[in-house]
Amino acid sequence: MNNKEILHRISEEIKKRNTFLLTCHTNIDGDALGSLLSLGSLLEKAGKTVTMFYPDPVPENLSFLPAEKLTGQLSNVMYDCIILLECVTNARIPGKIIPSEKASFVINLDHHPDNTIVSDLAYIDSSASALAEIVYELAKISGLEIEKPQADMLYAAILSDSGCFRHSGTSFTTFTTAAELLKKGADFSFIAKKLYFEKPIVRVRFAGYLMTVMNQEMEGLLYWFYITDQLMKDHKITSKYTNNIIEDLNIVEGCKVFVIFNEIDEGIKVSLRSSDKKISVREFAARYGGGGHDGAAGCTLSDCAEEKVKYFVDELIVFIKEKLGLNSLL
Ligand SMILES: [Mn+2]
Repeated sequence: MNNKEILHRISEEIKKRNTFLLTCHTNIDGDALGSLLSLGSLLEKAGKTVTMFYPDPVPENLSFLPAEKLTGQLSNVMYDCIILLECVTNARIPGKIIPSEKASFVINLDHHPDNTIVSDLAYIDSSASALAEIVYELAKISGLEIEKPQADMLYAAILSDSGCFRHSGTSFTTFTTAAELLKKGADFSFIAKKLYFEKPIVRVRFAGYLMTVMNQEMEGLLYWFYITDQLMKDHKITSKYTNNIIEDLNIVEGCKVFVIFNEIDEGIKVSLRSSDKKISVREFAARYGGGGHDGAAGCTLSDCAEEKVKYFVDELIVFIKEKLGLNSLL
């Protein structure tokens, strides 16, 4: 089956079924949330019974999307179908749910090339800049009518994952999909403002502080920062306000790789960005059990220790040198 046939098969399987459980990856982002809410609402409009499951708080910067539709608790009921939206690995399915125990049919949609989830039908297209491009295509194939609310959700998802149409995954299809969504009423100006150009003062001040103290390596090819719990307390800021703060900081001229280490309950969450095609941060994150895209990836270090961070940075420097073919002078 080629990709297009798979999407048609998925559309047919959805039509046959009535009750749906939808969920997306932990550490929810704009693409995951926008894709989840839009697909959920499209299925509801088609007369399906839909539960959208996500048990953790939604980051403050995404609160303009109707996240109140999400439910954090599941009963023991068995669904006709579960749709996993860019969950990537079993470990990133929220609430430790096992898909086959929740539904008799499992559909797996993703644009991460390293998706390893076992399902009845999977559509993985790493050429899509956002999962929302795939949801849009599926809606079109299925004859599900996108109206302004879904257009807003899908546009927000695309704008999030494409980094305002500037990440390398952005394609002709990204723009044509966005244009179709504008035609359906997406409020592009409001969404851009909410996602990128309007932030709570507590976050603006914190980002400003980080900019003054972030670590520079390799004469400015690499920048990194370690955000400890204590630092957050000192600045009276909570994780609700620091989601994706790497995007606020990763604006230094000449910087090729930017890394933020964040203390979380499970250890240290690492977010990586690369602006150089030769340096795949996905490849590097995979050494630590993580994944993502070549230009944006993440992983988790198992316990909080300054030495772990230092070791990670040292390894990353060697990796960058290798990829850029630099001699040991840097
Ligand atoms: Mn995505």
